[in-house]
Amino acid sequence: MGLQQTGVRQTDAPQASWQGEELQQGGRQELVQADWQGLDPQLTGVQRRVRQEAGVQPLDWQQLGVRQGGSQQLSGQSSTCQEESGQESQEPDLRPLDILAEAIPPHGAAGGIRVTQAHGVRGLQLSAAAPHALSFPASRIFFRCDLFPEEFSIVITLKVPNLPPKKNEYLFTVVAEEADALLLGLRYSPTRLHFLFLSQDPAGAWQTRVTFHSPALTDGEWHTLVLAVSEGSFSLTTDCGLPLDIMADVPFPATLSVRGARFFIGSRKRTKGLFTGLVRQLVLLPGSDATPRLCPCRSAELAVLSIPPVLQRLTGKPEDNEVLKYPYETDMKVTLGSRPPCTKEEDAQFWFDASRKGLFLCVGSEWVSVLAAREKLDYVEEHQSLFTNSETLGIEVFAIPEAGLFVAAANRKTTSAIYKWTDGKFASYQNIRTHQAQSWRHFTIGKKVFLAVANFEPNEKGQEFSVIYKWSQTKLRFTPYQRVPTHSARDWEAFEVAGEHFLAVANHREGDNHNIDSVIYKWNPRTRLFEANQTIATSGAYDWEFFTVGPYSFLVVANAFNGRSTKLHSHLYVWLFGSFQLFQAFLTFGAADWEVFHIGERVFLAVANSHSYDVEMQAHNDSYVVNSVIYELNVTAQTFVKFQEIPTCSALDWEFFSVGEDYFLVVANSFDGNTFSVNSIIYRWQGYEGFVAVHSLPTFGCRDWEAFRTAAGSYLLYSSAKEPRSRVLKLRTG
Ligand SMILES: [Ca+2]
Ligand SMILES: [Ca+2]
Ligand SMILES: [Ca+2]
Repeated sequence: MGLQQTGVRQTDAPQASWQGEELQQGGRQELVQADWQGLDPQLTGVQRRVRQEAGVQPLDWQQLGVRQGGSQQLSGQSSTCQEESGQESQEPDLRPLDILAEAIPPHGAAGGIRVTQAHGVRGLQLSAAAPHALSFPASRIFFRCDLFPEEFSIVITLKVPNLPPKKNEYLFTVVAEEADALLLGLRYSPTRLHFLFLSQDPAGAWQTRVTFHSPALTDGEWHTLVLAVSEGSFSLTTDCGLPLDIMADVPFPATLSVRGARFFIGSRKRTKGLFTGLVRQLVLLPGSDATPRLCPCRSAELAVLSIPPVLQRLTGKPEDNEVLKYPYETDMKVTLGSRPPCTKEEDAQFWFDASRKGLFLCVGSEWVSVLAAREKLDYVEEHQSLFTNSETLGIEVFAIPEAGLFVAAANRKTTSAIYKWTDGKFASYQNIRTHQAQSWRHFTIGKKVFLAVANFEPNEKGQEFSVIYKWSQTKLRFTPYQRVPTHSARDWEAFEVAGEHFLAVANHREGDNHNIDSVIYKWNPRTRLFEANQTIATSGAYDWEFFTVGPYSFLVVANAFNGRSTKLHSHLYVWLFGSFQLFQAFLTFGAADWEVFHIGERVFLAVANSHSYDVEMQAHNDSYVVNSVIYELNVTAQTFVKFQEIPTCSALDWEFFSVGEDYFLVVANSFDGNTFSVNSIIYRWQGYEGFVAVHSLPTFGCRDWEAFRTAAGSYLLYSSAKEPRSRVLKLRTG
């Protein structure tokens, strides 16, 4: 009966099991080791970023009949004021030159530049360490002629913090490298905006400064400025308002050579005067005034001529990072220690409170926080070794109002357990008889609290079913509520669509047949029972995951095995006209888990691929070391595209969590083809670089991860399918 535990029962092969967690201990030695490349314990070289769309089979959204409205809403595009390219001049030199896009290094984050979101809008933030980071030779954009245009406008969208009086910061400069001479530049102080340029005549060269009073600039809000220059006329338009015109007696030079010069964004090539705000747009439009191309505009403070792709996603959600986090000032004074006085004398001085990790600026007579104390993950420490009734598969952490925090463990043997968080640890709370339970799912309907178990095996009488339990407010225990006939159930997913409650079961196989129906049940409020609502053909279904994007509801299934191969399509469905319909297919390898997560407005879907196996090709193609894949929703194409591949060792679960402002994924690596003793890995989101391995945790037959929080801190919990012990890890933050 041992092999009954395995997902695959092609028992003619000794290494028939394709799934690490359920392998027979005895069969292990016979497994091929040749495929084992070894997950580098130092975590080098385990990353590979993929941007191709291979393996994804996009389905036509239009075929699904949601062309109207659907595409509009899903695309999430905010209106910009950008004109159609057709109206642009055909003259190549007179096109807008996106200086910012030109300057962003290919691996932006590494260059000391960060993408930061403020008021829901992205901008670039420079670091003091890198005044050179955002620069490029002028010849790169002036390749046909090395004269700076005589007439031009500069469009800039920025958000700047309140500067101390007399402080000046550069928005951009063009510097003749050899002479270290400023050819032109834009600089601002708390109340003024200065346009600087080099004038030359036979008598010599001197710097000219045209100054606009712009008191609104340093109010911490986003603004879009257009500076239009034409001979002696200098015109500044802020947020599509009335232009401020200055007629200067020194005209902008007709022949300003930029040979050997370099553009610097946010600096004058030095640390002093470095821009401390956020810059979102910096465009040079040769030949004309850009104002009519931008204005009027609905959100004039964010009017767009050209924005680098990395900053393009406008989001509606204000984020919490509205304070500038790195106010690098070359001449700033920072006081350490306990709170110093803040009077006129200390005005514009900084105080760093080491105990709270806060940086404060003395403004008026008050210390104002400028560097928010920020939680950072310093990785984990073992908090509790949780001994369980038997080996544990799925775990589910949930809270019941007024009752507390619980974890339900799906135990392999006859009894599963629920633990309650008591005095900072999980303590045994209730045992429930289960039949090789695979997972638990907690959900609520109104005030009713439920817990559904997926039973993999029939009971003693040969009846096969899974059970929904309901929390009894009087007994303070879960009691059986409804039995549902299932077939080697792996997983339950609970969700709500349009106010109605659903439960989907992943039926893994019936006898030897993996190609069976999984069922979606709907709550009938009249009978107060779940009733079958839709069946979906699945192949060795392992996991369901529900999520929404805007008004759309999605359900994705992990298909693990079709009786011949683990290499098959897992399917994503979208709710349309009262049922789920196929939306997209993903090629997966023994898919065991889908994890959906959001980073800002971006939507990701990660699959845990557990095994590459094919009955016919098993000699060459039996590997547990396979790539798991993260897909990202492309809202324009309305399809998920491959974002990153991560090598995993029979991955069975992904768990997404965040600490402070950082996002993480942890993978349950269960088996490498040789041993269950493999490291599970924590990956950190690093923007351009995707997810990067940052921490390695020794695990044994790791099956499932759960992240949870209590008042005392953040924790991770993982189960082992190979030993009767789960572990609670505390996240160290500092
Ligand atoms: Ca699930
Ligand atoms: Ca998961
Ligand atoms: Ca999990």
